[in-house]
Amino acid sequence: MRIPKRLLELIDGHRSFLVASHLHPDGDAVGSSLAMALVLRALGKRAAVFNTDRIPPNFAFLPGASEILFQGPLPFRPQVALFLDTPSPPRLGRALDLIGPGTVRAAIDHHVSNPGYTGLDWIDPSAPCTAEMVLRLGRRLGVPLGRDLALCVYVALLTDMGKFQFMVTPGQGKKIFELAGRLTAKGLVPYEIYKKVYNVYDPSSLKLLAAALSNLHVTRDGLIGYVCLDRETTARFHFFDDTNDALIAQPRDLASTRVALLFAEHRGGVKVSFRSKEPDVIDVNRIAAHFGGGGHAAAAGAEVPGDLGSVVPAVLRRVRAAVAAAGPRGGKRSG
Ligand SMILES: [Mn+2]
Repeated sequence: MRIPKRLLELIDGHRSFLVASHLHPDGDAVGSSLAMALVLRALGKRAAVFNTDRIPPNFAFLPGASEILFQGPLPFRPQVALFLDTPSPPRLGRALDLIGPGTVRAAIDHHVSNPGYTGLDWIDPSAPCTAEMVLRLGRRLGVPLGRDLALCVYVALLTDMGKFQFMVTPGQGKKIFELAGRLTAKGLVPYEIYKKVYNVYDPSSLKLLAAALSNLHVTRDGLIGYVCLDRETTARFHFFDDTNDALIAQPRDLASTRVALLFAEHRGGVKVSFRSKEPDVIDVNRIAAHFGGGGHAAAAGAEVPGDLGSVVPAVLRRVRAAVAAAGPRGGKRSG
């Protein structure tokens, strides 16, 4: 989807902006927010970046990260609030409490599950990450691509594309590697960034991984692999949402599986993460949506009330049905 003219006019016509993203921010939430702030400031505008939750320490090296606000009041009253990478208002957390009814709202997002909730929603599910949309917006507004902007977008792209694994068509591979090439040409060293983003284990997170491996289950047909972490384990080893990727990679990397799941008793219920290895025929966004969550066809999540005993069988039933409906593996697309 092209950039809405109204969004360009909105940015042109205002001077002060709040940039906010989703709870438990990931690389794209942080990267797109900081990229947006860079674009706005390059245009001579005021921008404050807010998140309800602290950003994970592995994203603290991003330019501007130390200025992200976690509580109000804001240093100025924003005329416009831009919501990035956030598919629904509850995921914004306390950001909505910081703005008045007079603040104009707009959303920029690539989640296919985003129904549009601001009245000015630019949603492009073909975008690899929200930060890539911000980059396009910046270019359209005449902001040159500098090293800081490139770094924010690169980290968002790297993390949302699962270390450049999640390009599912030849066209997408070409597009994304070309983008990564344009970004790294600004003086980025991919290995240095990889180390900062991914060399983050401490002994407790490796013990969590060990707990995940010893609680790995595979359905009898081998097609669904899942990890179950009970409340005691998530508390003892400091489970937090960003550890999902490493944990769900274990069942996902089994040769036999078509869908991988992670169930973690956490906060009031069970955090469920979904990964589809064939997103064109098994769309886990639709399954997550049934449980009040969402995301993308290849990767989605939901917070489901209940405990492992009730949530695991309910989710497995839905996933089994989706796998059965997909037909035999490789039926539609190969390679
Ligand atoms: Mn994203």
